[in-house]
Amino acid sequence: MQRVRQPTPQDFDRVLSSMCTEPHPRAHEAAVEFLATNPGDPATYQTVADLEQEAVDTLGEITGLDDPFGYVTSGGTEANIQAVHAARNRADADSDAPGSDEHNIVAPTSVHFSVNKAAEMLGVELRTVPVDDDYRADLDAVEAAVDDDTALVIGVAGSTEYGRVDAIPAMTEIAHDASARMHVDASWGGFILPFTDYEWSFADAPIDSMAIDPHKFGQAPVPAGGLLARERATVDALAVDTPYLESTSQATLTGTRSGAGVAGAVAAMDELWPAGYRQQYRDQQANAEFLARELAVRGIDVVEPTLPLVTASLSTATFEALRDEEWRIARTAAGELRVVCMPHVSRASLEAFLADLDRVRS
Ligand code: 0PR
Repeated sequence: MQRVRQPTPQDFDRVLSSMCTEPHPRAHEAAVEFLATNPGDPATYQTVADLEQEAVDTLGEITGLDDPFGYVTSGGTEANIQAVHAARNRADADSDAPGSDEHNIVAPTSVHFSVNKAAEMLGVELRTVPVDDDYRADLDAVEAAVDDDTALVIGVAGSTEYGRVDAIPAMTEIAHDASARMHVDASWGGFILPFTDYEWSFADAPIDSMAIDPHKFGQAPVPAGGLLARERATVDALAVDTPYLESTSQATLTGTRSGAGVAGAVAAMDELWPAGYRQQYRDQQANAEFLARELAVRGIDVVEPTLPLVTASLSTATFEALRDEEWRIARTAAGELRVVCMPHVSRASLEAFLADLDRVRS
């Protein structure tokens, strides 16, 4: 009998660039059990539909929302697209002449590229505004960019490149003063920000929606993102009729979805919220500060890691030499080294990385 080669996934040992991580073992098990279920058809697959409600409720608890609406998305991209989608539809419904308005959304240049995808697909204008010296949305620029046609302002709570948190309460005020809605992208930061002093959540400001991904710091297997909304109307604004299914409407972007993501997210949050996530935040923040210090003593310019993400200036030659040593590292748009201290990143692996750095530089 011919043997089929079964590839094994690469391990995470040298992965310093990723916002994904090894799932918690219990989450892994739960995901495997639910591989064949489809929360896209909740009336048929009721167990996973109930689990999805549990996931949304726990995400609400993490983000300071007592009565959350939303669903488990395929990731931060879908959550951001649907936030823009809902805001556009709601702005349209609010207007005097539905269907005839041009809508815009306002976000800092630090926003994830999923928002560009959203704007393009949904036919809204994306107005990007600059960030300040600390890589946070420039509030004067946000204020200047919003107008009567602004459907949504987006703030980032844990930015992809520098791990920065925008001034969410101030941005929310600007948005609401302009009769726009406010979305926070906490896809990466959402599971660690509860243990910081940042103001980022539904409890800190009257924000309307949020993206928060269990498959990043939540230690759930892919695919598990989260879209949360304060009002039912936000999710209703996404719903289409599905007359031939057992359930008669659907608010998700995808149709068939993976029950694995939902079950994995619930299991991970059951295991880790809040104590496990708190410990993880502390460990990885300490790792980021360690790496930043060690790079600085080597004369390398480092951006202060205010969350567990380190960026530093490194020559292309050094960067490439480290890639040749199998380190999976990435760069910011400005060309800096970017290391994301996710739960799989150990102090020992950072020490090995520094040893290789010293060797390739000498
Ligand atoms: N919002 C923020 C703030 C993000 O950082 C990301 C992804 C998203 C939204 C989109 O999330 P999904 O990718 O789940 O749809 N940020 C990572 C990035 O673009 C995604 C990633 C993850 C890339 C793992 C590489 C990787 O190995 O860098």
